[in-house]
Amino acid sequence: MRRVATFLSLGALVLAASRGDRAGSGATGPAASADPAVFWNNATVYFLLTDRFQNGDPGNDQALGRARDGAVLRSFLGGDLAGVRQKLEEGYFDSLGVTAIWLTPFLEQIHAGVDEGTGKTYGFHGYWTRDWTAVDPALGTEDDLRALVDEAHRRGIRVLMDAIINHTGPVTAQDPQWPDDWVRTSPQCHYQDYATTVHCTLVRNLPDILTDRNAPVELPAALREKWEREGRLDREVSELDAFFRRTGYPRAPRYHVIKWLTDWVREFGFDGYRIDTAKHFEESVSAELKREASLALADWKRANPDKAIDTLPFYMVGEVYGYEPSQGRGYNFGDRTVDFFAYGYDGLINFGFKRDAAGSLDDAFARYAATLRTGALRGVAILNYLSSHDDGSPYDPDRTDPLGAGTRLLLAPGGAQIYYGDELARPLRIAGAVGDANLRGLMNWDDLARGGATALVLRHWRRLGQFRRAHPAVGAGEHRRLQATPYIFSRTLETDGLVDRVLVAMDQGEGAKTIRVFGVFPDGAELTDAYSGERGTVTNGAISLTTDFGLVLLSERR
Ligand SMILES: [Ca+2]
Ligand SMILES: [Ca+2]
Repeated sequence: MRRVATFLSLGALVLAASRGDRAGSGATGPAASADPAVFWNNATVYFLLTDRFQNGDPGNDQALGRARDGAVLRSFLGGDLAGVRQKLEEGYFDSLGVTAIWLTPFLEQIHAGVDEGTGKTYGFHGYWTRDWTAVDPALGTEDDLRALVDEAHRRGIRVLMDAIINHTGPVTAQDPQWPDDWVRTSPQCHYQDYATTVHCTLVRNLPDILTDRNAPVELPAALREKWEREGRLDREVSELDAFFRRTGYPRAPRYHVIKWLTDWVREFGFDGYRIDTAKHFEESVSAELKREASLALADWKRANPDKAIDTLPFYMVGEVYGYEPSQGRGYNFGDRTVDFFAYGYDGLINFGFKRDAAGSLDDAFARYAATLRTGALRGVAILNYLSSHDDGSPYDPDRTDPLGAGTRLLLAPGGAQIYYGDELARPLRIAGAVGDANLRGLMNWDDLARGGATALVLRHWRRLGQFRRAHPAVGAGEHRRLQATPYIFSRTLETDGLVDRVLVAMDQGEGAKTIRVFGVFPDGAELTDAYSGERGTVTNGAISLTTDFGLVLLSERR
């Protein structure tokens, strides 16, 4: 029940800004906007793999008798929900300017391990659901989950649930296949067109839920028996009855899953979903899921007015693999183009960012800002990333320039997804690991504890993250290049009576420097450099500062 650092919460920032107080580390700003697209395009989303982040409770490490007999980095390794809460309480996410945490799925996973060709693997990643109504005991309990979400909300940090409706977990000797009227087990997808992307199994032995069927189905016997053993069969069945009575939906597979997924929103107050494998089931199903999830969050907010951060509606960001903003609103399956934003998605993950970030920075910044503000993506959001849990070609896989990476990601228009450890240059190549296991190492807290270079990397990401959180113009403002070399640009956001202006100067020399402000700020304006904490006054169209850094993040002192 600690309330430390509540001054960093969004609600408090709005108050602080209206009172003219300073907030953050030398940065001042108007903070949150009530416009969802502005909020999510300026969001900093911290994506973490719960099993690999922090072990807060060694007591659950051996849950379900799962052994650590998987291939390298392919067993459950102890991280849990209590560990995430621990880092919340330490203020780790506040210090990075994080506005939302995206957790890998926490639902009960298949119990055994399987080999997909990369060695024996357990469901430590969370994408192999066995029971949509239970927390995996290796990650903790419902109480752990509630404590995590509540602690995040107390700090003004939203929590996104990673939602899967496309498939069950793989079948093993311990994990029976769902009945044939629930799933298909063939053909395997070969991604040539819509049908071979949607009505098929993503990989071998990953049963695909029959999301296109409306015929009523019975609960799988294995699930009934499990719930019976757990003493909650009657409750689960009567809840399902009530759901189908209320909605009038047929008792088809997808509506069961929609009921189960939205229960977590209604009971715990998740602020949004990150939708897994969004292009592998019918887009109309996404719209149905969004509708029920929005009702669920509204119910939770009504029941928990003291816990709700604000009135921002339920948010849904999709993993449409291969989507990038240059495609506009249409994703092309080959034989069909789908506008996912018309089916409940407020945002899509940007799979082109890592490439764009390696090219001309101003080209990418200008193009993104224009698309989001006045172009095809006006009113919706994108989520940029440099590395992720399953992108085998991350930006800078050897972590040769973790400072430059942070600058590119956190100053880009659009939402920023920090993948756990981006901010600590966590290694993405690990001896003995095969395939995506390389991307899923244990969080390198040890490197941080040793200080040195890792601590300096984190310091850089923290300064940028706090600047971003304090200034919605960074992610959602109009972009103007003011000077090519050394690079100077401004971002300006004017909306709902909110005016936010920032000016960023890169590649400056260390020590004394004079930076032209190109009329972004008038003579006499008092500016703060959020990177160094130094202050100065605009004189003859320029500001003189002495700082130890090449990066300058200017905004007006209020
Ligand atoms: Ca643990
Ligand atoms: Ca499918």
